[in-house]
Amino acid sequence: MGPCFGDSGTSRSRRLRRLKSRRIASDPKESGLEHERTFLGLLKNGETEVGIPALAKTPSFRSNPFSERIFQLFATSEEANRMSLPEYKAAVKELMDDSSQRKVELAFRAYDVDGDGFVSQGDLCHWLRKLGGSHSPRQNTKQAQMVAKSTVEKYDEDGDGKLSLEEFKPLMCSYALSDHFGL
Ligand SMILES: [Ca+2]
Ligand SMILES: [Ca+2]
Repeated sequence: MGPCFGDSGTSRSRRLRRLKSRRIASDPKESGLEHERTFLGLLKNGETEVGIPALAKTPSFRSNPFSERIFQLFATSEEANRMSLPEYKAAVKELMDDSSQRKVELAFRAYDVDGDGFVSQGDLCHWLRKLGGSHSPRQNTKQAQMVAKSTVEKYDEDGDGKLSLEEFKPLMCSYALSDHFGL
């Protein structure tokens, strides 16, 4: 099994990270108001939007490799990679939502990098490479491709070569991918 899908070496650190994230999330100082303050702190004079990379690097979100992608899902700005305060608050609310159903749906949208409504081998590969980290880029790519292929094959119930939301759900459960959404 690949490095990103629940091997024992990384699951412990993932668990720790999740616990840490949970602690942060339940800290009242890190609740809605604090996020609003963080946003306003990054806002430059006369502007109404903040760059998504800067928001994703704030302490609450920098340990989540998906935060930048999730912020992008909520951004409607014409200027690429920027978002307004209401959009940021909506994204934070969704990230903090403890309902596992909502989390799986959010994860599905985040994994669907090209936004075609399916998680393909390419989409999975993108994230596996991003989350892999410990190998050389070439080794990472090769391993990610293999894991992506076998994962899609395993969960692709209707055999169309890609995962629908329904097919993606058991994948999320069995590999605890939701750990990455432990905010
Ligand atoms: Ca896709
Ligand atoms: Ca399918």
